[in-house]
Amino acid sequence: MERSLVLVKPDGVQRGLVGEVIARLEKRGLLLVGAKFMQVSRELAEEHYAIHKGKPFYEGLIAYITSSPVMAMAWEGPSAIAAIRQTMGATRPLEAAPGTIRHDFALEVGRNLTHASDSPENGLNETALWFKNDELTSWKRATDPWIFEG
Ligand code: IDP
Ligand code: MG
Repeated sequence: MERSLVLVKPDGVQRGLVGEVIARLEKRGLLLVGAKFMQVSRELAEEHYAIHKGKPFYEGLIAYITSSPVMAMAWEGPSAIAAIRQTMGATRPLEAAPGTIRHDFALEVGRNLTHASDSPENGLNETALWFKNDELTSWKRATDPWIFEG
C-alpha cells in the first residue's frame, strides 16, 4: 500500500470541484484516510514547495496555494502514487489525457486544480507535513477485498 497527499488547490475549491475530485478517487477504489479543509500558511506553502524554490513560477505558486482555502487529503491504495497522478493528469492541462481531472476541468499549468505526491517516499513525507498522526485514520473498508486483490 502507498499513501499520497492530495490537495484540491484554491481554484478547485473556488470552482466547486472538491466533490468531483473526491468522487473520482473514491470511485477508482482509493481509500481516504485523512481530510481537512484549511487555509495554507506561507510557511507551510514554502515547505511543501521547497523543491521549486528559485524557479521562475515559484512566487506565483506560493501566492496561488495561499490565495484561498484548500482541501487537503491523504489517500491510500496499491500503487496509489501512480494511480492518483494518472487520475489527475499531466501537470500541464493541455498535455493531460482526456478523462483526467486536469484535462476535463483546467486549461493552464498555474491553475491546474490539484496536487498529488510524486513518489511513495514523498507521499509519506508530505502527508506527515500536512497531517498530525492523530488526524490520519487507519481503517478497513468493507469493500476492500473487492478492490484490493492482495
Ligand atoms: P505536479 O503538481 O504535477 O507534481 P510540479 O512540476 O511538481 O507538478 O509543479 C508543482 C506545481 O507548480 C504545478 O502543479 C503547477 O501548479 C505549478 N507549476 C509548475 N510548472 C509551472 C509553470 O511553468 N508555470 C506556472 N506554474 C507552474
Ligand atoms: Mg509535484
